[in-house]
Amino acid sequence: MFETLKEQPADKILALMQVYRDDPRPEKIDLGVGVYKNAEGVTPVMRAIKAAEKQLWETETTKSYTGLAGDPAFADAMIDLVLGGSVARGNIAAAATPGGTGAVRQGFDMVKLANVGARVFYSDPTWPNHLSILKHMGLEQVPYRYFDEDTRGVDFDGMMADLAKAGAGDIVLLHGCCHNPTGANLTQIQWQEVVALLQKTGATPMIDIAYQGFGDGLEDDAYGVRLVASSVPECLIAASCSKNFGVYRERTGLIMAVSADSARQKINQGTLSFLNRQNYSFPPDHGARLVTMVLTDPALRADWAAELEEVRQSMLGLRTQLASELQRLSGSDRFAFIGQHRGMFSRLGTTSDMVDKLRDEHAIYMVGDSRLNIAGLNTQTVPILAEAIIKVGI
Ligand code: PLP
Ligand code: TYF
Repeated sequence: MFETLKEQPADKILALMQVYRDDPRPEKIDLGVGVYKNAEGVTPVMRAIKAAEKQLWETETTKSYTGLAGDPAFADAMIDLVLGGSVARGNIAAAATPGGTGAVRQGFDMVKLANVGARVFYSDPTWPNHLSILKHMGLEQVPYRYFDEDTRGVDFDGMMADLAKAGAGDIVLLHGCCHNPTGANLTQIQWQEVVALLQKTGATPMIDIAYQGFGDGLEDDAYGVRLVASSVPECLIAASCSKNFGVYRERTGLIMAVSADSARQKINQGTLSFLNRQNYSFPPDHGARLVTMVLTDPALRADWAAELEEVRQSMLGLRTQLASELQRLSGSDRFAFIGQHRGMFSRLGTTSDMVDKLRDEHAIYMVGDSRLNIAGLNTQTVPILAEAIIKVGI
């Protein structure tokens, strides 16, 4: 029967990882996949996670099943981290998921169950997996303008004009912070305008937050998601712990459904548990348990927040260094946007030919849409990248 299957499109980001690995040039620089790397090029296990892991090994007495929605303590801790008391706990349904991708998938599944005809408005561009999952599920996708190719900032007028066309029964998919792949983000005032528009149109927001703490700090990065969740009657939030807790392979995430009252919350909670059961029964627990331990132990939490802040500052430092190096070499401000972008990524806004040239002639790897992972750099490689960017003529 499987002769009916056709080859599926590969994940371009993951395919690039393999090409990088196979490149024998010792000077090669990997700015592809969105994984944090320190100055030594290592993706470390965070100190607090390591400590929690040790403690867990010593104290864990069973690995029996949790609940279909995972351990409620994980949901409580993550809801507090992401929403920070902006919404009454009794109005939030939540389920642990395998990573942020699992949360996105379960969120879309809930949308499909509620309204199979929902249109999902997505930022153009967005994380490719959003579109891949939506296509696979047969949900209609509608792009909204987001990236201004000239300023490399947000095309806010275009975005608002396009989002005005979303109505009740539609989903507006937003990145909570640190937009992937562009690095261009909404200001707080712009979030307020988006919220006012959502209130007017009645479209339902779904926020994907995968980099809380990587942009302007844990609290500032949650501004948009908290404002939205406290201002509209319903929304979905998909949170990932992969980056900000460094637990990528543990597959740790949470889908939240915010509603206006506790009766609706009960149905939503049942729905999320039901959807987990249809797809994999119980969600993974190890990463979720570590995250819960870190968030609920004051000493571990303080150490985690301190290390996360070091990570954020190191990326900001690299941004500033790259922007000023490019200013020096180009004699212009046209790369200043790199210092203004936030999170792991910046989209250079150049052609795929230029991206190929950087790879072929300089062994510098970035995603074909000219997205570079800032964390793939260090203070020594920033000048090498800057020189290569100018040399190829970007
Ligand atoms: N959403 C966005 C925008 C992402 O960039 C990512 C990738 O890290 C995710 C969700 C989910 O990541 P994960 O499934 O590894 O938690
Ligand atoms: O965009 C990125 O690079 C990260 C990591 O299928 C990632 O979000 C990339 C591809 C993928 C899952 C995660």
